[in-house]
Amino acid sequence: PMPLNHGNRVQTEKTNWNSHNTPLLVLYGSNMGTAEGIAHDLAVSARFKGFQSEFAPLDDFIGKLPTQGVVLIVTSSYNGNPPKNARKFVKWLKEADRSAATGVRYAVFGCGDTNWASTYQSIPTLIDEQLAEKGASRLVIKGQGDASADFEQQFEAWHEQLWPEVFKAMGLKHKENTLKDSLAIQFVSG
Ligand code: FMN
Repeated sequence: PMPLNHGNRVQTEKTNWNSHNTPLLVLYGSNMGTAEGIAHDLAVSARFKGFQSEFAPLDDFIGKLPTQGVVLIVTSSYNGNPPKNARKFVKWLKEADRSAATGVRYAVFGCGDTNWASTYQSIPTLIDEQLAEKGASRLVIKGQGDASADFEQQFEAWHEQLWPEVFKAMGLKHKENTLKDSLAIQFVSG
């Protein structure tokens, strides 16, 4: 609905009773835009649910995953390797020490294609497992979309599970913003 550019932050007016302004960061790894598009949509949905959301490529958050709020990760794989804007992040995560992700609350959605059978979902799986291994808390089981199946339905199924878990983890009540609340959203550059 509204443009959301890299580095933009959203601020909601204090009169918006439903705005809790919990930080929510959506990180993506994407070559052709599928994962980036989903990440963008998640960041927009988060705003409508009262979060202060941002979205950025995984490589922008090497060694600095936030422990405040929630981190959502959407990524694809290419022949078992990370997309271009996630390569450095994946290298860092693999080599990071055991407590590198302590305090991070996260959920992963993978964009894949079963045509690449032996490396299907390899990068989302690796990130999901490595984060848990390095001290992060998984909020919901990894979602996975298969471009050779009903990708959209698979995303929707995961998306429906996601928000209740995110709200629970943050100690928030899950309530949709009304249209009036939504219109109170303002964009500010961050
Ligand atoms: N999907 C997988 O699950 N595992 C793979 O190893 C894999 N390798 C791919 C290699 C090539 C050359 C292409 C074109 C696709 C591959 N895929 C693989 C499918 C893509 O990851 C999938 O289409 C994804 O939605 C693309 O996301 P993106 O547009 O964000 O880059």
